[in-house]
Amino acid sequence: SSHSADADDDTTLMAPTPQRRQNDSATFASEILEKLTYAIGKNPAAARRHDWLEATTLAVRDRIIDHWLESNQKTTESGEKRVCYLSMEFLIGRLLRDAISNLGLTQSVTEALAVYDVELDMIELLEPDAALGNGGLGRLAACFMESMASTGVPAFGYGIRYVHGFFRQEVVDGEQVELPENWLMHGNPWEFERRENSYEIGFGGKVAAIDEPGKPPRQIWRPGERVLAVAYDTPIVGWRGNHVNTLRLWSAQSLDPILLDAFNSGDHIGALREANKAEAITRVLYPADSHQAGQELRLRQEYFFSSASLQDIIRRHLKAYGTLHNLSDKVAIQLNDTHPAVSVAELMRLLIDVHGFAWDEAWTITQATFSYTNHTLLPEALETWPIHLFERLLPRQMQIIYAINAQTIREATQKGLDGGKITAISLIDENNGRRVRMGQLAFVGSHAINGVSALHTELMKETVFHSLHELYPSRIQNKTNGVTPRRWLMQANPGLTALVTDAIGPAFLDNVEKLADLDALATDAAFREKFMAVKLENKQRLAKVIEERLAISVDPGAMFDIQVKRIHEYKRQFLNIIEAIALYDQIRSHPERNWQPRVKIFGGKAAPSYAQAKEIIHLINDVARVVNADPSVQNLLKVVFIPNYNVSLAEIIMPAADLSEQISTAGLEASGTGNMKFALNGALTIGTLDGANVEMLEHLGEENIYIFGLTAAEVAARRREAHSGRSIIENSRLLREALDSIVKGVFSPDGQERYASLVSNLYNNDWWMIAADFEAYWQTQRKLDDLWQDTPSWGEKAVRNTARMSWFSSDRSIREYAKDIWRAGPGAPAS
Ligand code: B1H
Repeated sequence: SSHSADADDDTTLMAPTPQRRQNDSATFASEILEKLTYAIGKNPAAARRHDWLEATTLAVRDRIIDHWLESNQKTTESGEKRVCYLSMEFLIGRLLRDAISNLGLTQSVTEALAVYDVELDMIELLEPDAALGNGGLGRLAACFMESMASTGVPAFGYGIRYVHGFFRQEVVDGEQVELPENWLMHGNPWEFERRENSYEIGFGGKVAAIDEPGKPPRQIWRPGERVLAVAYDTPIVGWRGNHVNTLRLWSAQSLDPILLDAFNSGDHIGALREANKAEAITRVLYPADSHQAGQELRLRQEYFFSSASLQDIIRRHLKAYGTLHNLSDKVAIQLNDTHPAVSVAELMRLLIDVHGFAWDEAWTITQATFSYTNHTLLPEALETWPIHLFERLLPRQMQIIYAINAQTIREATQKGLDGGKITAISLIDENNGRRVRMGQLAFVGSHAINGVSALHTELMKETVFHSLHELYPSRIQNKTNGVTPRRWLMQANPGLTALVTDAIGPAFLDNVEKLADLDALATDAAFREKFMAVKLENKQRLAKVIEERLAISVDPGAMFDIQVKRIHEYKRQFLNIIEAIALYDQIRSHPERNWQPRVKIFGGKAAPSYAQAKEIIHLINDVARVVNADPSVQNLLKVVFIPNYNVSLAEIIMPAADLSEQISTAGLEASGTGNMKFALNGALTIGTLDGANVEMLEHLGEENIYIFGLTAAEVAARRREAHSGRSIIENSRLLREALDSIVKGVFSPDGQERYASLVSNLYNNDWWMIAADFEAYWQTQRKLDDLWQDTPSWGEKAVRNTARMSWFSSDRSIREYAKDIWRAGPGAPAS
């Protein structure tokens, strides 16, 4: 084979590194066969599709490794600053297509597999989604990892290797059922276990004061429990393979997997107890999006991966420089929300207790190293921990937090801040039974704090961090989220990518800003028709999925109106389904009107303990059952709930949308990123002035996005005035009749009381402004009906959406972080 011929080459004898792999299809074909034979132990006749997937993955992986070793060597030699992105979640999805596409191997691999009569498109689907995240926050971390590799920012992602990722959702009798997810079942060919990178993580125990003669007295933590954190590395390859970074996920293991003494004395179960307790730390992802979990195990997870990551960072730094004085010149640590915020206290502990630093220098290093991203202002999502729990689990870190607090309050007092403001700044919440506030800890321990959209960042300054912003007015800055155009345009929408390449050339593949050249084609009828033809193909692909999974047939010619995201009251799937009910009523009472055919598509998971969210899923499915079975609206309205929405489904859904629903109560969605994926793929948006929708409006122009409803300031004012929905409902026939039909059991004849409380909340309170925004939402939907009939106008706006969304690339976000916060990456000053 060509492989053995390479081995005779002189250069391989001279160079200590292996020969770089060739990328032609013949080489690939032989290497896939070699992997199948020698790594998997099968011949082609015996190989199942899974074996082909694994053999292909291993062959592709070899190419990544070449680039990976090179990237690491380059960064180490140049002494460039590294970014360490600490995140409890990385919602990656599948990696094979990402790798093949970023390395430019799609054609070679496809042809190579054809030799064995295997289709790449088929085996790709067998790769499980790595669902190590809940929703937007976790997916953002995954987009950022891809963009850091693509823009050449040397980085480590640090997180947790959950054995069970986000649960699998089934819908049974209209209701969500949660099933365990088992992504590691067939092993994980992307990861490399690095047992040599293991660290001890302590919990509990006591703090002892040590007073040695001639030395200042110091504190030393003697944990009562210890577990081992073992590293698993996954290479993350950027566009064109130029740079490869590492995602390092920690797995918990017991230091003493079977207590041999106990085992030998016959206590076989007891001997395993410690191992079980240790391994429990990384067993499962908490599924509560935008809601604090609050259990001890969660705090253990947070500390476990924070401490392991910091020990790893410190070890690497000491090996290179022999000192930690210059840590912040060489490392920037980004805290993805407060989940890793205990890192602030842990780095202080490591610097002071282990490496002998004085407090003040340790604090300077800590602040210069950390920065913190806030992702939500929802009070129920802001992390706080009861002092007694924190103290029991992390006694030394608790002492350090008290000391940081004392120092912060001293500074605030010197600056003349008064009592109420001191209370707001304090790291300890004294009102709810004394709790540690992780947001305040992350804020004071960081040199930069950012929000994830312009509106969200302004609201941060006005609300949760009002007083801290007054004390440190230059620390808060905005970094609007973005999404990677590789996954969310090029891979998810090959049809559109080919069309765009044809129309404006391939430059946009390397510089997404070039998409702007499409704007000129928005008024070109021939181009618009091709654009909408691609959209139709993508809708046919989704219609097929819906038919296969749900046995519902939908017309790809109808408007696909889609809301996919976590189910949450503030995201207002309830408003969307009420509008569907009102539309159903109106179509039936006025069949003569010029209704436009729509398919209302929903998808998303509810946190298992979130009762209202689960009721909303049930209602959507109840409405779907009734509407889809009613012959009087057959071609005009369908309602579909697609179970188990995940990254891979999103890749099919985003390109197939005509209309994107981004309808959160204004002021509550920090940014949103689904909004960006839809619009990039040519969907129009119906949305509120919330999160990044505000900036989408600026980039798209007001004629290309459909904005409705109360503003964030108006929502806040109504909440202060104890707004309720009653008079609004009484004055709106459409809304009242829709709600009446829900309450009367039109959609739930088997359970008439089912939705009583969901509806009465609108009358009595309307906290999420569903009644308040209903009329504006309805009217805007009818405008979209009118527009749908005007195919050229719809097409023009769709093209302009794709043309004008390039700013929302995560490459742009990453370049901003690199320049303004990390001072790392290409173009950064040498340190
Ligand atoms: C976002 C979360 C979140 N904000 C707690 N907050 C979690 C909070 O498991 N937990 O405890 C998990 C997730 N997630 C989302 O972040 C925002 O709601 C979106 O608006 C935003 O686009 C996304 C990325 O910034």
